[in-house]
Amino acid sequence: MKLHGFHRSTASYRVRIALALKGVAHDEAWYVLRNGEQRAPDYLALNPQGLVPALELGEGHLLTQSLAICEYLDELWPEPPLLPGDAFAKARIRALAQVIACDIHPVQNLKILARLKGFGVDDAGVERWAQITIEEGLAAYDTLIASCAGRFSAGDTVTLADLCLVPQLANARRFGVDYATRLPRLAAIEAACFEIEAFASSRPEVQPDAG
Ligand SMILES: N[C@@H](CCC(=O)N[C@@H](CS)C(=O)NCC(=O)O)C(=O)O
Repeated sequence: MKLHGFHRSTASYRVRIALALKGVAHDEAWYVLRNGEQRAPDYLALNPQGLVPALELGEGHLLTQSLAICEYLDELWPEPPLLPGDAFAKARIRALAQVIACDIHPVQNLKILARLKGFGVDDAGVERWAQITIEEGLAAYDTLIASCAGRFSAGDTVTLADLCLVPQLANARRFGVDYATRLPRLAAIEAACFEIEAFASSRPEVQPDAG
């Protein structure tokens, strides 16, 4: 298997954590997003969306979309389960993951911020756009987990929701969003995740391409 990603890509970070949690050996290739390497013809031939991550499986099979990749890994390597519990528990975990992966991250993604700049929004405006998106989204996430959070987002075991939350908190820090003061429950979950080696070793700053 080969993971195509970038150290600061939060979607790649989700997959790194899943691979590490499940102990799946793999190679990696990195693309410097701010240089547009994800839109080079060779990579577009793999993923026409020009986005990372993508996971090459061999025999011509390739998967895109971090949540689909995580669920694929979860089916092949069921321990530890990323979607534990009954149908309701699984759907709730998926919903939490999607709050981040569908409704926060895409709105503050690099190409959207670049497009805003192209429409004449200045740097401060673009940064504020990202901050508001993250602040509102994380506040909603925090309220949503009020009834199910334990040590982690949904109870006392790591789930797919945490694989999305921890990378999104890294982006929150990058954009200067003070979630630790406003949303201490999320900071506590992040701290609990970092006690797990798979999360600690997947942090952007310790990846080989972090330079
Ligand atoms: N929904 C996709 C999102 C992938 C995505 O947006 N990746 C970002 C990095 S986190 C990217 O490649 N951005 C490049 C760009 O915006 O040009 C997933 O979950 O895999």
